[in-house]
This record gives sequence, C-alpha cells and structure tokens, in this order.
Amino acid sequence: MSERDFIFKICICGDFAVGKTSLIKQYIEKQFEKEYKPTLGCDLFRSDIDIEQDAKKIHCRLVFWDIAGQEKYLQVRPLYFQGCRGALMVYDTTRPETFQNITDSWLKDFKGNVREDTSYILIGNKVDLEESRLVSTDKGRELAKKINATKFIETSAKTGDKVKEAFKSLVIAILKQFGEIR
Ligand code: G3D
Ligand code: MG
Repeated sequence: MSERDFIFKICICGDFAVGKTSLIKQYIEKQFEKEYKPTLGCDLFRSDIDIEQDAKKIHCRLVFWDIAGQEKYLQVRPLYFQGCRGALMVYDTTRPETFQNITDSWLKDFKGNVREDTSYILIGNKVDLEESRLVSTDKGRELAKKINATKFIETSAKTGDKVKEAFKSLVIAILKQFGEIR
C-alpha cells in the first residue's frame, strides 16, 4: 500500500454564533490542540485523518482556521483565506440571515481570495433545534446546487449528528481535486 502525506488548511466560514467553533470541537473531540493567534484573530486547531482508498493510504493533517469574534470585519478575510485548501460554509438553520450571508458575504469573499478549484461544502447547523427551524432542508439543498458546493449536509454540533461525515467528505473532495483519489 502506498502512503502519502498532506497538510491542508481548512477555513470554517459563517456568521457569529452559527456554531463554527462547536463543530470543530465536536469533530476533534478531546484530542484537540488549540493555539490562539491574536494577530490573526483566529484560533488554529489541528487534527489528523487517514483516508484509505484505491489501495492507497493517505495521511492528512488538517489545520482548521477558526475566525474568532472577527466575523464581521471584511478586511481580515484575505489573510484568513490565504492558502486555504477547503472550506465549510456554515449557517444556522434557525437564523435565515446567516443563510443569506453565505451568498451575500462569505462565498463572495472566499471566491475572491482562493484558487478557483478550492472545494467547499455547505453546512446547515443546529438541526437539533427542530422547533425553531426557519431554513428548510430544501432551501439548503437548493443553495448548495446554486453555488456549486461539493456537498450539502445538515448537522448538529450539539448532538454530533453528521459532524464527522461533513469533515470527512470535505477531505475527500480536496483529495479528489488534487487527483489523489477518484
Ligand atoms: P461560532 O464559533 O460560529 O461563533 P459557537 O459559534 O460554536 O461559539 O456557537 C454559538 C452558540 O451556539 C453556542 O451557545 C453553542 O453552544 C451553540 N451551538 C452551536 N452549535 C449548536 C447546535 O448544533 N445546536 C445547538 N442547540 N446549539 C449549538 P452558547 O450558549 O454557548 O453561546
Ligand atoms: Mg467561534
């Protein structure tokens, strides 16, 4: 079996309080290492994942860039996105304005600052709050199609529902983009 190593910078995008930090923590569980970069206004988290496919074992180190409290400052975003290989675009299914801001703000900035072929998936978070839901699954799916997201997944960072799947599918999309797997 052949082995390859990669390091990917992953950006977690979305308005304040959509659940970006909670998603990362839920994914990484207890083994997370956090490093705050005050000059960047970002927390960095690290996590490793092995993808086995086509008789290949691909070892990926993921470095998550979590924008911390500076979500609304557009001028910090070019630095935030520099060198980004993949992104999660996260909205809160109970707050339609966060859904709107994916297209009005986050995606626009992302596209303007990363290579054209950079993968991203759309995440509708907080599905455990079903009684407060204001953005339907159909609307999410429709948006993912419109913006050409690799995938659309609804998650709960609280219960952990679909969180692992979301991160893994992003890594697979990046590896496909790199031609490492089919
Ligand atoms: P952010 O990093 O995008 O700013 P956070 O968002 O991860 O800090 O989450 C913001 C608040 O939403 C937190 O509540 C967090 O616990 C909550 N939250 C995040 N994801 C979910 C989810 O899937 N379901 C529910 N019910 N709540 C979620 P507090 O009260 O700590 O501010
Ligand atoms: Mg946060």
